Amino acid sequence: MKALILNSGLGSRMGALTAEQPKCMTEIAAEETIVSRQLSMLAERGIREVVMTTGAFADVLEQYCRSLELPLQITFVKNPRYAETNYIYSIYCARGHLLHEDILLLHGDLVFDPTVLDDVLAAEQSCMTVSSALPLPEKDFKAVIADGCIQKVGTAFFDRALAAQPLYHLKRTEWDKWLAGIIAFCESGDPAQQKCYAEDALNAIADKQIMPLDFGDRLCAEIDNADDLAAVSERLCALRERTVYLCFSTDMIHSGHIALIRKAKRYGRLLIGVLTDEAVVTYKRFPLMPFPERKAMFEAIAGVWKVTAQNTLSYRENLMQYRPDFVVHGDDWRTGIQQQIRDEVIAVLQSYGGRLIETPYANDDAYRELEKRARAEMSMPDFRRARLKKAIAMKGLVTALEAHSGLTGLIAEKTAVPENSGLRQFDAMWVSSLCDSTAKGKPDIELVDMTSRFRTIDEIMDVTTKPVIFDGDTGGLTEHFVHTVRTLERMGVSMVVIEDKTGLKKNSLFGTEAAQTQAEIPDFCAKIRAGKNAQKTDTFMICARIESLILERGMEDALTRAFAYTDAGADAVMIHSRKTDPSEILAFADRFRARDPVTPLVVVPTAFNTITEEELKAHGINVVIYANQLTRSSFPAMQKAAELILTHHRAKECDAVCMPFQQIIRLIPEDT
Ligand code: SPV
Ligand code: MG
Repeated sequence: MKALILNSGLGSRMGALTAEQPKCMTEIAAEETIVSRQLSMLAERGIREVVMTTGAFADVLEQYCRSLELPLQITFVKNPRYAETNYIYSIYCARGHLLHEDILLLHGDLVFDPTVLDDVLAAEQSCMTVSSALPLPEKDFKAVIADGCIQKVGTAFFDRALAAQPLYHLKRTEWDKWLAGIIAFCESGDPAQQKCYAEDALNAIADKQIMPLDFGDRLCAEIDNADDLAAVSERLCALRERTVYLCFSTDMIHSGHIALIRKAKRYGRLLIGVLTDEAVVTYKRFPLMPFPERKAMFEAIAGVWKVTAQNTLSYRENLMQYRPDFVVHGDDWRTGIQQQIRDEVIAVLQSYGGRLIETPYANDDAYRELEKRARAEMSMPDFRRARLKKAIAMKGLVTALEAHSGLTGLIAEKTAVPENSGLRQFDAMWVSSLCDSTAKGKPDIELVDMTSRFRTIDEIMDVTTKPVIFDGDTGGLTEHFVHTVRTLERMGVSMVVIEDKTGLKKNSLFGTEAAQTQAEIPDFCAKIRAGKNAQKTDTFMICARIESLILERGMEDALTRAFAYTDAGADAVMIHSRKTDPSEILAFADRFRARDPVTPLVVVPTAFNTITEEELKAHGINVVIYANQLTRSSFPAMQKAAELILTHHRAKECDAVCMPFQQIIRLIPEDT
């Protein structure tokens, strides 16, 4: 599209202001003239070619436009008869540059709100700006509208007319018709037809399709005299005071963000809402940079007026507090998980007269590459290990799902359900001794050795990024445990849980049905101490698991052990129970918290499965482990499939309980 700006007029009503320069060079704000504002707005919107007609002071204007150094190719066409003709003749002079193009036509003395220009450029049909909010002007342009189309434009029409401004978007077919009319007028030999409005030629076209584009009460005005200038300058001051709100969750700024920020700045002062870490994790991956660093990053961007925290995915709180005039967002949120948030933003903006501006979303290759690098970074041992502590501190309560293979790891990593306009997902993975052993067809008695358990961790870590909590059984001999700690820490495991049993360990869910020996407190404390001394970083955690309730040794024993273990350096305490009633777990939590408000408490609600995470959190629990549900749900499904094949002597009946093979081959993307 080419822009055609008409600047041949004398502007004599401006008095001294046009004595030495054309009207369009009149200053309307500090370091801004009518023409500099128009040209930079066009350049910002990607228009590259401009045809500008000139008349008096053509050289001054040409030199000035070039001095602006905008990325525009401007063709200046001087109307040699500017004093005795009108702009119809200027367009005629420029006709060679204007054939067969979509044209944005504007008079050189027009000043408008950037959103008006956006609407005009976005119009899918030819249009002219009109206002249904302004009174009909006595002398200026009015457009007669019938059947939704503009029929005539001129100063003398009042019937069925709206105030109109000479800012047009003309699609090629409409423009070709109008230009042909202009040429016919100018070549008619009648001097009156070279002196009239170009719109007279437009009015003569019977089959034109030009829609009215209503700018309402937004700024779109010509400056004809000193009063106009004062009024427009005042409105521009008010425009500059407008606030534009943008929300960011990102920890890496890429060209798409810069483009969005640049675009947003056109509409007013930039207020950026940075999503808090808590809000980011409910929506996408764990942030690489914590909130204060992300906030500082946006504060350092030139032209940003203010940066504030956005505590939730919902914009409501900040919109109500700051009442920005605009919210700018990529158009990617029209569908999917963010759609609800968008609907709410529109409703809140409407409630006080704000406006949403959407721009095409730039999910380009460079961005995908950055995201890939971020995910790779998150899977690195140091980052992954540190994430569990951070998540506990950030969320108060984290959840972990059992994983015993790459596939179950992927389920723990990627499963998400929509909730409150966000996504709910697991925070971590539990590498269970029970499920790791079961997957290998072995009993859960520390028979699967550490080397094999490490292989399981490795398989899981290979395809995931979330933190890993490792079920370390009894931890083995203290002399062995110190090596286990070092290996786990180096691998990027966040926490090892060791239980206070000794001798042949059996799964706790057997309770007292299996003979089990609880470790002596001093021995177990020594093991904890040795492990803590062995670790190299401060992000690795050793969790002491108390079996007193499982072994029916009583609450006092459980509490005595808990405090002894934390005194020995345990970073967390797991209290276990096989009762379906959670009251003993809650009683323990309440009494533990009365003395120790900080050490994280971990539970495995396999038996007491009716209690919700919210209730557990209310009693000071910090980590909830869903320890075996993937194994327990997949085993009957697999057994059923095997039985169906045996029963029917073929696989057809079994297909009903199977994932389609078209899906299984695509289940794991090549780039996990
Ligand atoms: C495991 O998952 O292996 C556990 C938890 O240790 S439980 O099975 O409940 O003992
Ligand atoms: Mg276990």
